[in-house]
Amino acid sequence: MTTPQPERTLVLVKPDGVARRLTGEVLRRIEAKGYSIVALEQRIVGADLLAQHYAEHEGKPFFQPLVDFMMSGPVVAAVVEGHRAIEGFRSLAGTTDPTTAAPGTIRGDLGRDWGTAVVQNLVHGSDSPESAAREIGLWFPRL
Ligand code: IDP
Repeated sequence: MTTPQPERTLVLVKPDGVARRLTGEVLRRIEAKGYSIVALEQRIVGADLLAQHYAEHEGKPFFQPLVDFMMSGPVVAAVVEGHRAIEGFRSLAGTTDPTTAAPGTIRGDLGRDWGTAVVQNLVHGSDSPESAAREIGLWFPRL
C-alpha cells in the first residue's frame, strides 16, 4: 500500500473572481473535492510580486495587461493541501481559455471571454511541484 503524500499548491482567486463574488464558490469546490485550505488571505498585490509570480511570461504581449489586471482589485491567495493537490486543482480549474474550458470546471462553468487584452479566467493554480514551492514561498514566505 502506498502512503499518501500531502502536496501543497498555490491557488489564487483573481480580481475578476473576487469582484464577481465567486471566492466562496471556488473555496467550496476545493473543500468539496476533499482538499484542505491551510492558508488564506485577501490582499491587494504589487507589481514586484506579480513580476516574480509571472516571470515565465515576461516579454509576452499579454504580460503587462496580465500584471495590470492582477492589480485591478483584491486577490484571494490560498495554500491548498492534499494528495496530488497540484494536478487536482488544475483539473478543477479547467483549461486556460474559459470559453472552451470543460463544463464542470471553475473556468468552464463560471468564466467567459470578455474581449479584454488578458484572458480573465477567475483562478490560478500552480502547475508543478517546483512552481508550487516557488509560488508559496513568494505569497506566504512565513509558511
Ligand atoms: P494558466 O493560468 O492556465 O496556468 P498560463 O499559461 O500560466 O495559464 O498563463 C497565465 C495567465 O495569463 C492565464 O491564466 C491568463 O490569465 C493569461 N494568459 C495566458 N495566455 C494568454 C494569452 O494568450 N492572451 C491573454 N492572456 C493570456
